[in-house]
Amino acid sequence: ETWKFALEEIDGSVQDAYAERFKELVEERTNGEVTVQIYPYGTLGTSAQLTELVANGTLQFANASPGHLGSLVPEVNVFNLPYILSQSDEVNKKVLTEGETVYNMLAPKLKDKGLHLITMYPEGDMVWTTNKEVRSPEDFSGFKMRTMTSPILTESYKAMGANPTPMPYGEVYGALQLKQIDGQVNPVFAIEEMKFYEVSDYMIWAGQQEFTTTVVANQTFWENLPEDRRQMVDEVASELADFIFDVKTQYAEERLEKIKQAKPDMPMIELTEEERAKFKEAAMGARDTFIEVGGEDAQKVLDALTAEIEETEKEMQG
Ligand code: 6CS
Repeated sequence: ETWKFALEEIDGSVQDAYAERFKELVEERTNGEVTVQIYPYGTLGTSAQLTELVANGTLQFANASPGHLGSLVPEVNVFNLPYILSQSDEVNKKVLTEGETVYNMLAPKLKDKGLHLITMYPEGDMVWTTNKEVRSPEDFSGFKMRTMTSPILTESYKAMGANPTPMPYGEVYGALQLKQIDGQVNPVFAIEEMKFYEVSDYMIWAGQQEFTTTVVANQTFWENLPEDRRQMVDEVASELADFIFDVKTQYAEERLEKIKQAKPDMPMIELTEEERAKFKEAAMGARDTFIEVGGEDAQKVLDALTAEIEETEKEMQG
């Protein structure tokens, strides 16, 4: 039996590290009865297409990041709201990998679309790469910012003053090179491995969002799996929570060093608390849009996530 697992990222990425380890553990624990075949980004299509392939059962597993999945599952857009997550990595890890909002409120929404939610994990703090110094929402005026394709993400960048330009991951390098866009936003490891830094002039830390992803399985495949196999997959997923957290932390550091070596003169700007506050305030409008578009359930998810983050922060800090 072969389980096909598609990634939204290339070899050497955070998603790849996860899938490789998942493959090892699953094959070991099924005594080789199951083979996991990994399809890195570029082999099967865009993120939206991969999600479609899992939903229709062509694939058994795939990563489906809220940045794209929000087009299909409106409530998932909660993770596309800027400054929604905690500034504490540990808090985010807990909320994403075992939180009630994700597993009790969002998972059923994915199920409605034929997707079983296996897990969620963080991939790293997102950084802007731009062709100009952006320190305020005013600096974003007329600025074409590439975003992932979820509608609330484009709303968020509009709210922060930019002209959002959604497009698939595979088109970003070319669009930067041809100056069809002025910037893009992604975690550092991705900026390095996709070579976005080569065609950008600045890297800007706005503290605005952690990149998050989900691992999903085809719902019918999941329901038809024997109980012990389902349990095995769940165990593997909970074991991988710490593993992938360490990977993303390590990749963020290592890849930043690589970028610095390759392009030592590139300005790396960390926005001050005051500068960040302006973006945060501007971005709040996107929360209203999220609720307008997503309705009552979106409101519930937003309230639950916000409350859960606050509680987890209190718990962990004292
Ligand atoms: O920007 C994107 O579209 C993509 N970025 C990452 C880091 N992973 C997958 C996603 O599709």
